[in-house]
Amino acid sequence: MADTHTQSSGLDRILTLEIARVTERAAVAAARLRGHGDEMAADQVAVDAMRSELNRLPIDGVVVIGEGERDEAPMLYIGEEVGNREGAKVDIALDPLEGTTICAKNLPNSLAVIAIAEKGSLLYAPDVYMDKIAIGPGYPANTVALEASATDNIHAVARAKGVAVNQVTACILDRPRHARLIEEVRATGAAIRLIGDGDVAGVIHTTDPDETGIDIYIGIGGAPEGVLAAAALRCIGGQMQGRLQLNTDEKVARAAKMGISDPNKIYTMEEMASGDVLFAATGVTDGNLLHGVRFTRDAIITHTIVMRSSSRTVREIKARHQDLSKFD
Ligand code: VTB
Ligand code: MG
Ligand code: MG
Repeated sequence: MADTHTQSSGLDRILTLEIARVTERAAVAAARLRGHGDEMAADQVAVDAMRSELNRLPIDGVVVIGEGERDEAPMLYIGEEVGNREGAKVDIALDPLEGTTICAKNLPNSLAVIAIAEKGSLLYAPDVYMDKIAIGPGYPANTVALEASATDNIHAVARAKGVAVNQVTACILDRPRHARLIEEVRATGAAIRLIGDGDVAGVIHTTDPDETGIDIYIGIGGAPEGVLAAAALRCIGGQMQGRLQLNTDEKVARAAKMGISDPNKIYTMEEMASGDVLFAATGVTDGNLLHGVRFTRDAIITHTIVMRSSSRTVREIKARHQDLSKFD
């Protein structure tokens, strides 16, 4: 039975520490294949590892953002029931290897990520694109908006931060679809950090600009990654908006089946992840906020960030695993 303190504030807080094991294990599995050039293999081992650890958690969980539909993803598919089924009913968003290509090339910022939330409190987003904008904590409400131009958003960030525009850095996925956006941001004088993949990390990086050098995330990435990023930002603080890119009838219909009636809706961070949310990410490759997994002669070292929205606690866990059998 949960005590009154934990009951009054949502999820059982012991889970905040428990979920670290889930991402640690996925990250270690993927890290063994860093730089091997085989994205599928790295992804598969991360999925397997995450699933087996997840099934030990004292939860009665359902994957709502996962690896795909049951017929296309044998494990951790949307709708899959996970956990030991003895705990609270929760919804789960996960990406066992966010940035498969990054891992395959051993470039920065691939992560194993998971969010656990009270039932019904995550946006059930289909696997389509999402237009996103995010900034970290400390800005006045509504500093940025998806409906405003990139130019206006960059200027608003500079103004609120009290710096010149050329001291602002925007993180953008390096994709042909962003050619015009990139041109526009460059014209403002702001700097751009182009990333090959990994926009969950890109959004999280806005929360610590002194460390990461990134002030704002803008552009179109995966919708599942958008919900995961919103969950993280809710725990740390910050602002985010997202709009699903439902540009075909098929996508509109698919979204409708998941309960989305307005295809043009702009979701706030709170609408993508409400209620009490736990989030964990373990670095697979070295990154701006998290170290990648280290294999030493007698231990495996992992670096994880775990957080909880109701208390806004952000913990970093650097773990030295000496019983290596659990990673076999
Ligand atoms: C982004 C990126 C992810 O998907 O969300 C991207 O951050 C969007 O899709 O790491 P495209 O690659 O088609 O642009 C990933 O690359 C993979 O999940
Ligand atoms: Mg994945
Ligand atoms: Mg991904």
